Order: sequence, then C-alpha cells, then structure tokens
Amino acid sequence: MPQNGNLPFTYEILQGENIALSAYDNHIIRRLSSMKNQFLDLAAYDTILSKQDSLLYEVYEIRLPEEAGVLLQGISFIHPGKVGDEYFMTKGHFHAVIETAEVYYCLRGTGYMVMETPEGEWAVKALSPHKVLYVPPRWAHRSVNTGAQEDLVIFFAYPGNAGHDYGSIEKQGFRKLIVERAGVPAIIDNPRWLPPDRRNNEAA
Ligand code: S6P
Ligand code: ZN
Repeated sequence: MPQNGNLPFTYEILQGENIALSAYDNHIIRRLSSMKNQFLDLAAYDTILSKQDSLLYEVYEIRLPEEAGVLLQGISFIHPGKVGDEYFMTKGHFHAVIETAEVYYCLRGTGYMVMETPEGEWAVKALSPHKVLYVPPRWAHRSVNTGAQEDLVIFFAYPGNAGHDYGSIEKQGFRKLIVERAGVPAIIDNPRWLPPDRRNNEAA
C-alpha cells in the first residue's frame, strides 16, 4: 500500500541475481523512441529504431507525496547497449525546483553520471558498486551504462518537490558525451551543445 510519507517505513533492496525493491508503486519504462536527438549518431539511432524500439532503462519508484520535506526513492536500471559509439543513457534532467539535490548509490554495474549547471560548468563521475554520488542543487544529471553486458543499477533519493525539467536537455543534450573509443569509455564534447549566451541567437 502506498505510504503517505508521515510514518516511518522500511523496505528491502533484494540483492539476488536480479536486484529488486521488495515493494514499489510505479514502474517507468523508457525506450529508444523517447530519446530523439539525444544520441550523437542520428543515422545509427534511426537504423536501430527501424528494427526495434529498444528498452533503454527502467525506474521503480516508491510513491510518496511530491512535497518539500519528503524524500522520493527508487532504483533505476540502465540496460547495456550503444547507439553508434554512444552508450545507453537516461534522458537526464534539471530538477524543476532547481535548488534541490539528489543522492545516488550504485548497486551494480559500471558507468558514469554526467552533470552540468545552467551556466555550462560540467562534471562526470564514475559509478561502480558501493559508490555514493551527491548531485548538488542546480546540476542536471544523466546516468550512462558503460558495461558490455550488465545493467547499471542505482538507488536514488531526492526531495518530493523537486520535479523534472527536461526542456533544455531535450533541445541540445549535455555538454559532454560518453562514447566508446578503442574499446574503452571516453568523455567527448557534444558538438551540438552551445554555451548559454549563444543559444537563443542561433536557434532563431
Ligand atoms: C529523479 C532521479 C531518477 C531519474 C531516473 C530516470 O530525480 O534523477 O529517478 O528520474 O533515473 O532519469 P530521467 O532523466 O529519465 O528522469
Ligand atoms: Zn533527478
């Protein structure tokens, strides 16, 4: 039964072959078709999509009131795979209430969290099991699975009033991309990314 956020509760993150929450309320599925213009190789994107709408990631959430003071929680599974040379990743977002932070705990797999501020400052942090990542207020965040076969599995907690702002990310993506180069992950510049002071001019 969904919690109201005002009473203590516990649950387990089951750690068998398949990691799972012992209880959850929401299961979100994101497929390739919802990631138009996010992957650098547009031709590779179209080719894969013409064959199948691949499952990129899934999120299991515990439903709680979306209010300040509450912490929303769940786990994300980013599946392994690539579009061209670029690894499967989440859409990524700013929080709509931009001054809200988030904590991630990596349960399984390998990958990166790609982050940036509205001013264009960027950071990329590696994720591996047992690593905790703090995403500060104002930093957009996207998780990327660089594993060849394994899911990247991450627990998250963030303020109930944070919301999601996908707008600017959907327009031009993140400043940095994670691609495979000579068999290993590399951080490269996103050629479509523009600094904040050039965005309106060139879009017009
Ligand atoms: C929410 C938190 C995660 C993401 C999830 C999917 O603030 O960061 O629950 O929602 O990893 O990512 P996205 O970018 O599709 O919302
Ligand atoms: Zn978030």
